[in-house]
Amino acid sequence: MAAYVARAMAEARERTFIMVKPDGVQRGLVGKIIKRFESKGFKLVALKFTWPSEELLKKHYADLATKPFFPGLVKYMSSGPVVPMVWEGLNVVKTGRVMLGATNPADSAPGTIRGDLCIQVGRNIIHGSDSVESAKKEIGLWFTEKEVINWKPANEGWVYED
Ligand code: IDP
Ligand code: MG
Repeated sequence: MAAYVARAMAEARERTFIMVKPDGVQRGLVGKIIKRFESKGFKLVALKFTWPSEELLKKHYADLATKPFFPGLVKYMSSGPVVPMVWEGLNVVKTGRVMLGATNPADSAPGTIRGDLCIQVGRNIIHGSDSVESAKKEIGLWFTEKEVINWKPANEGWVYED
């Protein structure tokens, strides 16, 4: 393939914001969750361990501010440390959502992260961006530009067709 086509394809590889929520951290599921994305072939480009403020969470979930469960959601999400991450790859936003499973674990298919590892919607262990646009917004909220790393994994040629 011509180099310029390969470059254009590489650029089309988008980024998504994935976060292990406080219950996922407390239950010791961080490694298991990271492993799913790593094994799939997606590329980790940012990660931190942080106890988020209510202020940050209110911005993160601003779209849900009018929902009756919003105060409980902010309380739950600010109840302990979380692991925000940025993953990169071809169609990673959509595929990431498929890997997470439905919002309510009662409806999440077995084999998905939520389907396998949790039971209730208010303790669904993981967040994933729902569109490229919200991924951009969320990455900007949780990470500085310098914290998102451009790098080329050694196995890239074995994950993607050249
Ligand atoms: P998503 O996390 O799958 O994108 P959203 O509708 O964006 O789902 O909701 C954000 C988060 O709010 C959910 O992951 C869940 O933690 C919480 N949530 C959503 N609906 C309910 C509810 O009916 N009761 C309690 N918490 C909810
Ligand atoms: Mg959402």
